[in-house]
Amino acid sequence: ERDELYVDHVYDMIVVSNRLPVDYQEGPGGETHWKSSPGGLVTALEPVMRAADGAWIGWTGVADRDFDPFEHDGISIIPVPLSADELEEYYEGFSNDTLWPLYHDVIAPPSFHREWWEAYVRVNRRFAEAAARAASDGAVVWVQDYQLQLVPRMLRETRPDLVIGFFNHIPFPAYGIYSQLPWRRQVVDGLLGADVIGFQRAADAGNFSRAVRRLFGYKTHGTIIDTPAGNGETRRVVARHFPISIDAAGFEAIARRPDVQARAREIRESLGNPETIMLGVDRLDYTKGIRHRLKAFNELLRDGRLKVEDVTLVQVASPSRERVETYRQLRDEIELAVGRLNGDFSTLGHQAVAYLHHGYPREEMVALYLAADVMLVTALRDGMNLVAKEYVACRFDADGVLLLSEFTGASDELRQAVLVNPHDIEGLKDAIVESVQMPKRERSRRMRALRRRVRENDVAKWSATFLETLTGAGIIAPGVSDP
Ligand code: GDG
Repeated sequence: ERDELYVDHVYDMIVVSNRLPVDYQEGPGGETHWKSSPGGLVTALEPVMRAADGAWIGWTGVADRDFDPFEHDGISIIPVPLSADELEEYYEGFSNDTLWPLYHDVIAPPSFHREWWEAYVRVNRRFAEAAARAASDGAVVWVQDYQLQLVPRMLRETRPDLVIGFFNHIPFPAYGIYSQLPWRRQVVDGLLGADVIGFQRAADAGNFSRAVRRLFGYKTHGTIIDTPAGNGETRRVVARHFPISIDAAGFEAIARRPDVQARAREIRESLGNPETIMLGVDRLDYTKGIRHRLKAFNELLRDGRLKVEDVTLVQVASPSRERVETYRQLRDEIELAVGRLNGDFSTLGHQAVAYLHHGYPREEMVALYLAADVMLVTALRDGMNLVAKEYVACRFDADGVLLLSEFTGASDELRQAVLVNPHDIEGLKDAIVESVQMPKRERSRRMRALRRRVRENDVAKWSATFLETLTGAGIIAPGVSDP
């Protein structure tokens, strides 16, 4: 009867994420509609959601607006409102200017503000309440990412019947860094409300377990954490890695389309058919190592190890978090570096860097992947990096070289890539030259191995593995008390 007061329907499976998988669109005549924003998460969860009578809870992308729940493409959507102030403090502030830099090894300095934290708590509570209202008895609730780390605990307190999962899409840092967070106990305790806490890499899960031991002294063994459940009982929490992936078959299908292949040829031509096209695709973010990439390329051109007639770098830097100051500064720095590089090395016929500060449709991204001989992924820290997997999935011709930073989650799996430490500029330069000059046989040997890996571990497998672990979890064992 609790539920009927608030919503007309309850769900057996709920996904909670900061952002809904739909965008609100307003036409020139004021007409409005919802459009899917086809991310990997939607592709992964769509079949699961349909099969399980699922609902998706999240923010619509429009501040200061209240929307009623609705159906979109067979999925129930439950919008959570955010005010413009909350957007600034909870999202741009605490999520993107405190947690994001902290969890990415303080590549940029994190800002700690008590008002941001208060907004984070408030908004997390709103998401948790929405989930508590919409969940059926014993429902599975799967909470996504660092914006919502307090939701598992808040949910468990009001709805102990639920099976609660959490997946962290970004790294979890070593304790020496994590411990800077003034609210380090609250955040870890928030996560421990879940039955299963998923991370990208084994190292992230290890860092989390260590934080649990240091902050709470709970016993951990392997991927199991014993937490006190009250009255002398122990509740087992699983913390382990579930490396996320992509819809590999979907990407390959786009890559096999004749129009997309024609577009790839057109891209090469428009760049003057250079011998080698190198490609970078990143949100314009300081974690992605774009500056390091440009520096290495600059020096290679300067020292004559690469020639602008032979090699062009295409850098897609999709606009990101443009209201956060660090991101504005980064954009200026990158664009200054690109401008200098082109000024110094471009000729009238050959551009050193084709820099694109745009977002593109997926087909265009795939055409770029097909056009690129060398894919540069030089992130300084990255939870997984899906771009690396997308490049591999698209190369059904078993050609192309993936140069991949060791600081990405993807590097745990994609061992046949040319692995680099992007901080080591000399090493990066050598790896770029090695990639450019790699013989065809070697390229296809590596690419075949990479493709096997990405095909076998696609995103459907990721969600299935997580959900299997989750539904098998939630074990209460007697005997271990609160230390
Ligand atoms: C976070 C973690 C983790 C980019 N520009 C365009 C475009 N993209 C697409 C890519 C890719 C996605 O955005 C970016 O995913 P990444 O994994 O590379 O990086 P983050 O955005 O930082 O994602 C990351 C991920 O979450 C999943 O858990 O792997 O480590 O940081 O799919 O293709 N797509 C289109 N146009 C663009 O201009 N269509």
